[in-house]
Amino acid sequence: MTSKIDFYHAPNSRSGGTLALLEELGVDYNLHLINLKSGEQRQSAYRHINPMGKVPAIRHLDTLITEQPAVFLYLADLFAEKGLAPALGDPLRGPYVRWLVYYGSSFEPAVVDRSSKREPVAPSTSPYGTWDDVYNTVTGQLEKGPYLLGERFTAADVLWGGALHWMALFKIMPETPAVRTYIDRVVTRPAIQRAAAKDVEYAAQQAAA
Ligand SMILES: N[C@@H](CCC(=O)N[C@@H](CS)C(=O)NCC(=O)O)C(=O)O
Repeated sequence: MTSKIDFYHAPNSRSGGTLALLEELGVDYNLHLINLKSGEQRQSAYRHINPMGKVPAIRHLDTLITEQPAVFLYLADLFAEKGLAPALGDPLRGPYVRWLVYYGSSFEPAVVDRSSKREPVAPSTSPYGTWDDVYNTVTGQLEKGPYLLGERFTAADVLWGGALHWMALFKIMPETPAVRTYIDRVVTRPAIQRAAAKDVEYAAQQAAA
């Protein structure tokens, strides 16, 4: 039996994606709510868990896993029987890892640079090249649909669907019809809806504390 993971989560934050993934996986875990508004993430108790003072973080078998793509890869492989991660040797494994890692190493930095109106560095020294390349690469892939890897829904869609949903809401990522259709397809899944309802409850709990 897999030993239970500890999940460090803050409502209405990036860790909502991990909350959604855990709901999709349908597994049991120990939840630790972190109050970002009160600055709990910067206090020594939490720094002791994650020196970066960020969520999401998970602990499993006495080790720490942070960074959304790493957390997603880890959890989907840990619960491989749930079918959200193409296995090693499956031709979809490469694209699966690629899209998860691309999210953290190229897409998010590009979105943050663009929405903060940072002066772009030369494409040859930027970790992602240009915004247009990043944007066209993702939207081009989503045109093919229905999911990032085609017909197969994976943990990568939980990360991307949820993130694009927030980015569209805050209008920091221009929407195309294919992006909208993809977001709707992912966020209307029953597990993702359940995770969203839990997050509302967690936010209310923190507000009332
Ligand atoms: N690179 C990290 C980013 C995590 C991150 O920035 N989390 C935000 C939540 S939206 C956070 O913890 N912010 C709290 C703070 O920095 O004070 C990842 O992908 O997991």
